[in-house]
Amino acid sequence: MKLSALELHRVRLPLVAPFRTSFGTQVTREVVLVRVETPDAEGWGECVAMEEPLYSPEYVDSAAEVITRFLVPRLVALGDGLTAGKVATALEPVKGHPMAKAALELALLDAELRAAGRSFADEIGAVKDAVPSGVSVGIMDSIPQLLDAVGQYVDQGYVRIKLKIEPGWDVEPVAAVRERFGDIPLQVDANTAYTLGDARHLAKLDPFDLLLIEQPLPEDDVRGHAALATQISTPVCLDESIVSARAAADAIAIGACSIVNIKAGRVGGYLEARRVHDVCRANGIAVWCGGMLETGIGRAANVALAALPGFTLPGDTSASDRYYQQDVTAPFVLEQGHVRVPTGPGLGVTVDRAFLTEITSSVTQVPLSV
Ligand code: OSB
Ligand code: MG
Repeated sequence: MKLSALELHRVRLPLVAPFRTSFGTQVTREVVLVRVETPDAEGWGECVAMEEPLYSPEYVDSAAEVITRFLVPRLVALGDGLTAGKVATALEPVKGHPMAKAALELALLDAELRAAGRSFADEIGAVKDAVPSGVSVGIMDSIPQLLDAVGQYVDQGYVRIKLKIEPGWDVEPVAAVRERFGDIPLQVDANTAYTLGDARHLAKLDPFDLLLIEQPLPEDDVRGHAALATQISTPVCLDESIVSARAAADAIAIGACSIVNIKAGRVGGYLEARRVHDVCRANGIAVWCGGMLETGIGRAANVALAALPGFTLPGDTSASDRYYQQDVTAPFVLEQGHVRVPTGPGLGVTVDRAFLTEITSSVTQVPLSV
């Protein structure tokens, strides 16, 4: 495929409500969108890096920089032989920056599939028309405020609630949600906020019959998660630690997790994400689709990924209005607790250019000369 243009759109979307995690509070979503143009089609990709390097080392500005200086030249060097399938290998010499790489791969997949009239969902191997949706609920100032928020999501039909936790906000909110909402599917996410020394404290979550505890320990403490898994009855799920299909295989082999959260950005792209899925499935490990507060572009891809057969738990694939009053595509809506998988060519969504312009702070043309 020949690249005629590659643009970075820097966008700022206000969240409908602040989203607080153990690593900080998001009030707006700053995001880099990639737009590619080929003679046959355009394609969009979303970089899920956050504004600050608090979830992982990447951040919005670092992604824009690495895409421009180090990644795009390597794609341009492939000439007309460039295909989406070659992106990961071509970018492998550049260490790290999986979210920046994933955004490029996604834009090229979208363009390639649009040109071929095929859907991303079919390409990735989706086997469902709609996927069950969970919702990730941030840390709140008080328990009543949390119960209020959870109540609204339950009323809207979300089939699973995930509570963000941190030391000082864990057993009490979980107990309160269990008491108020009974046996709804419930899980927690610590975003690395604990250490193995907290094992006895985390065991206090055991009586609440949670689906899982996500990434309680630091991302490089895989062995710690294996040790923790023997000390608590809540199943351990990894997010930050799973940076590739190989990392998933290793974590599974040492008993560090019995469930895996898959995020394409964290593993360098949707094609690697599918390999993580395949490794987990072969090992009998359940997976679910994580989220990074995506716009409709990244959400379209996530929802398709979540339709693969190994995704047996509801994902953080919430409806657009859980995040944004208006999205850059037509909104994803909740229908009986599910979100529909797009079926049109490519990602199957259309970018609302007028709205995009309203929320765009800059558009940069990345040079395509070798
Ligand atoms: O750890 O899953 C996480 C959001 C930003 C960064 C990390 C995480 C999250 C979420 C929200 O939990 C998931 C979503 O609904 O997009
Ligand atoms: Mg997480």
